[in-house]
Amino acid sequence: LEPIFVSKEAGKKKSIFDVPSTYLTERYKPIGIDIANRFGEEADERIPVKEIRLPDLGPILDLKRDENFTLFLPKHRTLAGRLIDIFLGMRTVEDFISCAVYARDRVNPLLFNYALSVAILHRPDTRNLDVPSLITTFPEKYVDSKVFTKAREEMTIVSEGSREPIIIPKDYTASDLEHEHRVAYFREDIGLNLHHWHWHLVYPFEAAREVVNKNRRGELFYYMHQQVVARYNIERLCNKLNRVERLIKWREPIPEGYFPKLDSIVASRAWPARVANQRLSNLSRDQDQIHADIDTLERWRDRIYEAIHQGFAQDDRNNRIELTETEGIDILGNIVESSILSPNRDYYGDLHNMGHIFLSFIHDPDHRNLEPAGVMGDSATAMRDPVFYRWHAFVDDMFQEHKATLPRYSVQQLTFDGVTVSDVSVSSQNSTPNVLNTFWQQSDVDLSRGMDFQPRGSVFARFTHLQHQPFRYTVTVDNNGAQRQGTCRIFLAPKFDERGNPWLFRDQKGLFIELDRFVVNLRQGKNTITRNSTESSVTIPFERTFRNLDWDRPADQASLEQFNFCGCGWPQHLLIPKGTTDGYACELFVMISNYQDDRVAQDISGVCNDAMSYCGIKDRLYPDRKSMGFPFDRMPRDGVDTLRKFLTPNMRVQDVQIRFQDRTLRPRAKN
Ligand code: CUO
Repeated sequence: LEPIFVSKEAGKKKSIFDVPSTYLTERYKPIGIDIANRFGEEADERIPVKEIRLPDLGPILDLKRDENFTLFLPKHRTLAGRLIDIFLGMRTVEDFISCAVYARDRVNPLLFNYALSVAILHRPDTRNLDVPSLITTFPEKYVDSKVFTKAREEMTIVSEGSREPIIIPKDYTASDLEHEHRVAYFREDIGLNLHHWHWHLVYPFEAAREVVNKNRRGELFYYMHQQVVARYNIERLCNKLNRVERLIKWREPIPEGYFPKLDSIVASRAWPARVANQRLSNLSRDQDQIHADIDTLERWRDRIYEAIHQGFAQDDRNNRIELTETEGIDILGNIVESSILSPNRDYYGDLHNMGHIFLSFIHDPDHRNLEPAGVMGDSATAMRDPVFYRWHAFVDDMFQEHKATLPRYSVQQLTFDGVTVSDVSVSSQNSTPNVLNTFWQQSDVDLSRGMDFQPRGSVFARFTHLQHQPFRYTVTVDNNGAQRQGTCRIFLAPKFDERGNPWLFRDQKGLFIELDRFVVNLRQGKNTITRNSTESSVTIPFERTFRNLDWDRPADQASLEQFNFCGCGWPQHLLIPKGTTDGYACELFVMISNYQDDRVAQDISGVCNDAMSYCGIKDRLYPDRKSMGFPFDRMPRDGVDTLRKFLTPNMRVQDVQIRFQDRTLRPRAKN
């Protein structure tokens, strides 16, 4: 009965929907008036709900309200697709709200939230609405379950002004006996998991075609996840762990376990753990309508590799779909993921999504123990599990196999005639040049929206995450030609491998993580370009990850629009890997390419465009004509075995160190 869209900060304005009596579920019909009176008395505002012809929710209701919703599960995604279509089909916002109100009390809440969020993001008339961050609506997916007991105590016993934040310890899912735990700070980062949830919300793989069919979405699936694996690998190297191994032996035990320590409040169950050395099994879960064999997964894998090596895929009418130099990766992304844009889903299957499913049911493949999916089954939680990265390292390997078949970039393709990058440096306040400084920081998140107790009010969880000192790039560029524009591309990679040896370029190229990409104006002669780390095209600002806006404040209302699509973006606080206390040696790579070759003619003003590298720009083309990951997305030309040999005059490399200090910055302002 609570408003869905109306932001309601506790203690400020309480609003309720006036629900037509025909909307009430059978359970509430006899007591509807009582409930309305009880809540109505407290309300400052009543929002009328238009009575519409009620939609037929049919099979959507098959998923019970207390079950877990698993987006990767075919049955569940079909149900979500149906509800999204119903929401998108509503002619006006009024009808949409009415339909959502009707569905809210009937549909599984996780399914409802997902479908509603996708619909809000994709309806032209709801662009100005906020999609509430999942951390505030379903904090259970991000926060240690112990926190809720404490939060309940704070909320029910302590008055709002006197409440203390609930501290989530940095190490709560495992101990240092488990080596993989050294990178748990990355895997379990709330901002990282929110980014991933948001990415899949913006790029659903199954819904109406016009929703799914976004510019280069298959390629972006490849690129965003490739960067995730690269970033994870660097964190591992900083922590003396080897790069992640591909999960390729699907019948052998998986040594890394994971114990999430999350409780699903919706399902009133703990998220299942994945113990060490479990093996995948064929799945046979009637309730989820999932019957799948590892054999099938292997067949799909082999067919996709065959398409890669042949250079073409086959559509469902046996036509050849060439995997071309520029568009092949986009087609392959849709095949591997898979999305409904796959040219032949019967033949190439649903490899990546089903991998998530096999792994998420590894503990109860035939449902004999009535257990729900593990964290791998949900895009909001999957990145917590070490096996996510093993699976995605395998998925990325398929894409690299395709990339290895493409022509190498020639010196001419890489050069920008007459443009030379003559110097690059990074600086942070009061710090040695070319040193990046990292440390821990604590931040507070308000959990109260996702907790339904009386009395209300804010209750904060305080968690610890990686942070870096803001820094600035200075790039000196000599331009021998007339005034022109370039694209400045900034990447970072480790300087040495696990053994402390310099890299072969073909190995190092897969570890370059993008830090920024932006257009520069070049005057004739010498140019000095400066750019702040906070302006990165990869990230969203810290405040947007952990937003806690006051919707009654005009300044915050004005920023509403940017919070929609814009929830997608790498968290700024994870822009730079952790480094080491001695200083972790990295190479910073800067390239200026010719903007005339990169440019996409379109107006990007006014829309959220500050995290375009991994998320694109809402309702626009991907704003860079180059292949994603350029210039590191292909094998190097003959004779190039080191980064130095790869360089053309418009590129430059600077040695930098990432120095980690084991100190914790306490929260800003509040509390
Ligand atoms: Cu984002 Cu496997 O795709 O999780």
